[in-house]
Amino acid sequence: MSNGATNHGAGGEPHQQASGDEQVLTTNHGVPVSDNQNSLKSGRRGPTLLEDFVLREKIFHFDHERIPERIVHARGSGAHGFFEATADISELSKAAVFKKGEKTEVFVRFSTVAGGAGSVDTPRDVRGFAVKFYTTEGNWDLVGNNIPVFFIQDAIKFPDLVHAVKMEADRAYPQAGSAHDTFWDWASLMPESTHMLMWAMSDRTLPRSFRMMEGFGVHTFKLVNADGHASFVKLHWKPRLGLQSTIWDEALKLQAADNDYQRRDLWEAIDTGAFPQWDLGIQVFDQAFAEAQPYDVLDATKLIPEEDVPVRIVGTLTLNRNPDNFFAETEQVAFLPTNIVPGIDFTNDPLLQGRLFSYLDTQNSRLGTTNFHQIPINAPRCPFGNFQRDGKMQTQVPKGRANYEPNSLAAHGEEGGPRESRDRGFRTVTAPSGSDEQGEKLRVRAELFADHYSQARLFYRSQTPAEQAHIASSFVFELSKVGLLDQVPPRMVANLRNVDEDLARRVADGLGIDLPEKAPAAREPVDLPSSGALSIHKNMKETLDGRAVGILFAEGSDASTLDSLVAAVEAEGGKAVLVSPKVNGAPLSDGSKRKADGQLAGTPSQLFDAVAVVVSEDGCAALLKEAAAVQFVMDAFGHLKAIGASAEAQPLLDKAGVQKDEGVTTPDGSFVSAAKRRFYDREPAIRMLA
Ligand code: HDE
Repeated sequence: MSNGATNHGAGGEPHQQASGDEQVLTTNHGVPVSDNQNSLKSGRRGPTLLEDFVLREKIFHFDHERIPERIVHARGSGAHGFFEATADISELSKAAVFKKGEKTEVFVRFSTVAGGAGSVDTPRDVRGFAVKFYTTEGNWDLVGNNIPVFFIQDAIKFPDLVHAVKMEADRAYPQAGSAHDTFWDWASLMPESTHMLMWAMSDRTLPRSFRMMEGFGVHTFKLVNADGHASFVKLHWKPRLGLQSTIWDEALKLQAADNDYQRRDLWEAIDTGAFPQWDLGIQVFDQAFAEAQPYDVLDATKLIPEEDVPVRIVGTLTLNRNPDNFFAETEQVAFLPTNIVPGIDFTNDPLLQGRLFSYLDTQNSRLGTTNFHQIPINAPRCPFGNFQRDGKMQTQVPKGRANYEPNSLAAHGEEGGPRESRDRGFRTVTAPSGSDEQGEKLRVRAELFADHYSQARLFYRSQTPAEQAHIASSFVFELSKVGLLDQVPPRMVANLRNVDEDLARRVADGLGIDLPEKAPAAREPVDLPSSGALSIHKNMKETLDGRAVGILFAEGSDASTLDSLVAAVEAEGGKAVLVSPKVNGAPLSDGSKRKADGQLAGTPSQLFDAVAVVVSEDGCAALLKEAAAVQFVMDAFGHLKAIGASAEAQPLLDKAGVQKDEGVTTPDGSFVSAAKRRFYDREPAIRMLA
């Protein structure tokens, strides 16, 4: 504050004043504020006065701080970064973003779909993976998911899908989960959703971290080269850290341990310089290939197996800066599938076509103005201008009279404004070879869209046995939560019989119902060769990079074992997190003291990829009386993690029911290598999977 006046708080105590050269607190209209603690009253104990514009402006603004949350993908986490094109694909696309060596600024937002903005990070749910590229030729938004297919084939079904999956209309629960009546009622009546359901019931919807999941553009798009030649393309993001998912029990417990598990993981990784990276891959094909497939490439419930069209890497995405302000950036960012640039184009995928309308429309209701593109996070980084004018929250101040076109103002020495460019401007490609079929106006779907099961079967049969067991168990779990609608679980199992008889039997068994009649298929499914790319387990990386190791210690723990373990974990790129009953740590064997990073009761083992227990005999005896310590070890074992324990810790392991296997080691080098993986083979012995 520049004046030296004394302010008095409620208790009459003087508040600390800012020194003379600090910025003065003002109203939104620039008037310096003398007292930010007390409203203006008539007399010491009298009513507050309406003329108190400082109070009214502050409360007025606060009252309007929230904006409508996104109807889907409300909970999200964002980050800044850049995309670097690493391959020359000028024969395919003229887009500036793909020019080899070009670095393009990006903003990325990851999200869950069904939950509200304040919901948790780890429900079983699809994750959004939306990337805004601020290219030199305008913004390109690749608004994708972490699953390459979708629930529906036509945009007209989207409101039904979303209504069914979100909390039920009368009771407003459950939040952020599909395990309830209305979702499965709808899904069991929509055979086209079956392929996506297979993915949704797999561990793909339980990613360990945003940094360890793939991203997909889902739809078929077009790449267009300088000669106007178009190719079809599917877009993939491949995480440098490999794929890693949690398991269901772990995800449930993560919700309790940390609502913000994935948001925190992303923030901390970037904050500590462990910048997440993905490679962008393309699958390119032509009309002849499209016509030869047993599915329609315009159908968003189908993927193109990587074995048929290999993924070619064309660039790398690096996230290297956290947002400065969550609301201004992550909340206000507006992704639009209509944001494409010269060199990229849409196809007639009827789901994509519907999205082209939806996103522009939703931004107007969410951000309240057609000028949302002027908000810094949405504004192109390249020059932009046209003759669109005015509207709510207009921040640009165009000069002169040129707000129409054509005009000849320049001939008179006035500013005439921008003009269209035939050569630089975006041009929609004419159909590459008859794919954009036109004809009568019909409310129909193309014939091959009717095959709802072949790729669902492909997905299921491409999984490892452990992954198949997780899928079957997820169906059982979710359908067991269908409370009132008895007809739904058998109807779903009837659909699953078209996918795989064994899967259907396992789900029926798990639910304790008779195997229902097979549902009639609109088109008989066919067997396709299996695809390793669809499995998480076949695409994991044995690494500590990006992984966290929890090390439980207590009073009397051996100092050198503890220190060398921390060093070994860190040497492999892992994060070592010390956990102890007291956050201030405990004196070790040599009398020295280590501070803990987390207090045991608030730092359960589900937060880690592997755990070690380094304790003395006495320390272990004390921990035996602490349920959180027993749970720490029991959950690590149940979540199929490596456990490195000193001999003195054996009583704790015994109490936690840990059985010796290759994942249970001493807390040394053997643990560090075990910590790079999970022990899925352990599961059948400890969990009743379907
Ligand atoms: Fe979205 N979707 N969507 N969606 N979607 C939205 O747009 C919509 C679909 C996706 O981080 C909304 O700005 C329709 C597929 C992501 O801000 C809304 C249809 C895919 C995000 C909308 C789909 C997505 C959204 C809500 C069927 C994967 C979050 C707020 C035709 C390829 C973006 C908003 C962010 C958000 C509509 C289907 C991905 C309402 C009508 C398929 C990642 O406009």
